[in-house]
Amino acid sequence: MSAVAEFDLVIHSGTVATASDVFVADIGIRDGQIAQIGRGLEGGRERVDALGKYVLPGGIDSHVHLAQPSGDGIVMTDGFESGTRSALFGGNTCVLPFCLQAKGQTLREALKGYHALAEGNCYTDISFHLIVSDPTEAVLGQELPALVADGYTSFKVFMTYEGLRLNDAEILATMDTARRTGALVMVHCENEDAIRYLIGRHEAQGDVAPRAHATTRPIAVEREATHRALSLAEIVDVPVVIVHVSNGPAIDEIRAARARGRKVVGETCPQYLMLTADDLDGMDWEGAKFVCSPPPRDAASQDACWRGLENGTFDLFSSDHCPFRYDDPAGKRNAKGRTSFRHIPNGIPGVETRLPILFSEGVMTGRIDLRRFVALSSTNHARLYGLESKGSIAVGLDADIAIWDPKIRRTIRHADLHDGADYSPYEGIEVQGWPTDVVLGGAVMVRDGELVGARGEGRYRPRALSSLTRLGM
Ligand code: DUC
Ligand code: ZN
Ligand code: ZN
Repeated sequence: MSAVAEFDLVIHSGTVATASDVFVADIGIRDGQIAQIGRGLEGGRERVDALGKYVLPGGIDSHVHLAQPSGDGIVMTDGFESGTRSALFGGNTCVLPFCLQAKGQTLREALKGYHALAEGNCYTDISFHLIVSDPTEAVLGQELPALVADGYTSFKVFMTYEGLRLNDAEILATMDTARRTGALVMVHCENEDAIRYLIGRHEAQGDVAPRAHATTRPIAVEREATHRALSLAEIVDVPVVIVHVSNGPAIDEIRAARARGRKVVGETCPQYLMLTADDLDGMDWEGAKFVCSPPPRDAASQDACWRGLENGTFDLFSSDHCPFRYDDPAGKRNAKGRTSFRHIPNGIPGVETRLPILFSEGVMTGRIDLRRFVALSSTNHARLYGLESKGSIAVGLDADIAIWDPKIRRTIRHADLHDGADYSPYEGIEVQGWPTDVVLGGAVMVRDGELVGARGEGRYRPRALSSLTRLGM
């Protein structure tokens, strides 16, 4: 074979970064995989010049919501097409949405629906976490173990939301299934009874504006539930992921559990670095744009989350992309939502802005280095959620690569983004650094900021067990 024909694609002269190393190299790609890393790689049917740019593993966003049923006339605005397109433009090559089990539904039935929506529509690879809302004996004893064996190796449980929350006994039983199968449990930590009590008190006083969303879900609500989730995981003796952590006291609970020798993964998200509860004070109900759970907090909480990213308390930085339109009767400004914060759908868009925000506010300010950026944006997601062929740049791995130009300065404007919402919670924020080219499985999907790849190029990926639950890996 001649050298010229050896590669399908060569990425030239970029500064390559992994979670452990930064070096200048060419990357030769063949049959969707990284075939060679070296200097002076010639030829290739296609070339991308990356001189002066960073060549990073494609981002993996392990916490997004797409096409999720959201109750009474409310529509989640991104399905698989717009959600993965937006993710792609933000430097991601894989996202992990949730498959929500409705009460009374089997997990297989729920999965069938999500797969049907995703098939042929994705611009990035995808894989599913399961949300267990109905942990019957059949689900825990038979269905979940079979699904774990089939590659659905993680599931989320909620401690809040009527119809979704599990009580402590149910959480223990679900965690026990994780222990037996090697699956990884993710927990949404907020105390539902405390929230309900506080909502009652606020509504009795006529305090129904969006700001009350934050005051009815104070830090103590999250801290108590975090402590309880960690205790339940300790009782069962199972690793656990605490998702979307928003504040210092909850972080302290994670650190204390780790000091006791527990395997705990912490995740935080851009909203807890960039927003505060004051953002919920907007005029004419505009604060609804920032309603998510847990709510954005205060400057001290932002600092605590940054420290957690810097010092390794957090392994995961995810978007928790959960998009609803603002000016829409099926979104944030639905008729009931305008009567009380309680009816404003929970969640904000952010899959495309996650990595530019972390790059700009983290790497460009010197808070974290490029290796930690790669770990937080890709590698740790791959290892913790069993995506064995992803998350790094090494021979034999999937050629999922994002090329970043650290010189680009941009002001975030929703008009420039690619999701289905009608606003960005980060509108007007200036960032430095943006992905210009994105390669998925060796196919150039975005070139110089333009979409050149096809819908359907992204595929569903079953997953292995987490590195946390596998022995010796
Ligand atoms: N939890 C999430 O993980 N996402 C959006 C809403 C929520 O409560
Ligand atoms: Zn949650
Ligand atoms: Zn979420």
